[in-house]
Amino acid sequence: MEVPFYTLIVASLSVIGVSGQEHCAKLYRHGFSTVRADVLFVYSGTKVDLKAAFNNAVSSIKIQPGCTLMAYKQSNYGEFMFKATSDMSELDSTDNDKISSVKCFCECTNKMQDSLCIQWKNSGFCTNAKLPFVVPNCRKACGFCVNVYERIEGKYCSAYRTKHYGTDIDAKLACDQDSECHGYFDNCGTYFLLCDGPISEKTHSCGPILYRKEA
Ligand SMILES: [Ca+2]
Repeated sequence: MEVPFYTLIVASLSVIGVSGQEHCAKLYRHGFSTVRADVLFVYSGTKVDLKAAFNNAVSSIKIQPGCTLMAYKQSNYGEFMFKATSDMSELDSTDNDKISSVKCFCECTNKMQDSLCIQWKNSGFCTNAKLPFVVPNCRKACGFCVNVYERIEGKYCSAYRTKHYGTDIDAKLACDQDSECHGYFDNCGTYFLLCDGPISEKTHSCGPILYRKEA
């Protein structure tokens, strides 16, 4: 059966926003709904303090494949509630109507072969309304990442800043927003630190993971 054209348009708009950024998640005031006033789009690599109608009102969440949403009970990302990587159709009573801020980011990788993704991008498929599956499978090639980070196991940067970040998302968002930040690292499972200045890679046996921002 052929899917009507307008359905494909709607499906595609849910992937790519008017700003050209990719959607990371959709927050619903009630159940899953197509009523525009009841849906809030959250873009990849952003954090949002919920306002007015959405503050303490979110009841369902849709997450784009490969994306992660973190929910907080207080505004300004206070009191972490949960991390979601798949849809939640009805939040339970512990979380329903309790979220006041969120952070969201999508893995910045090509799930398909790099060469195929680049070919698709060059053919205009990343923005083709009839091909909504292209972006989630080719995020890096399609250019919908805020920044691309190369993951390097076992390494860290010798010069780093003192502030500790509790999660990968917090460190990435901070580094994304700072043009002087060239990367960050997972300090052997304890916390994350931003690299200071140009990265000088070092190895450590405890198993750090360096995320180097690509130029
Ligand atoms: Ca609600």
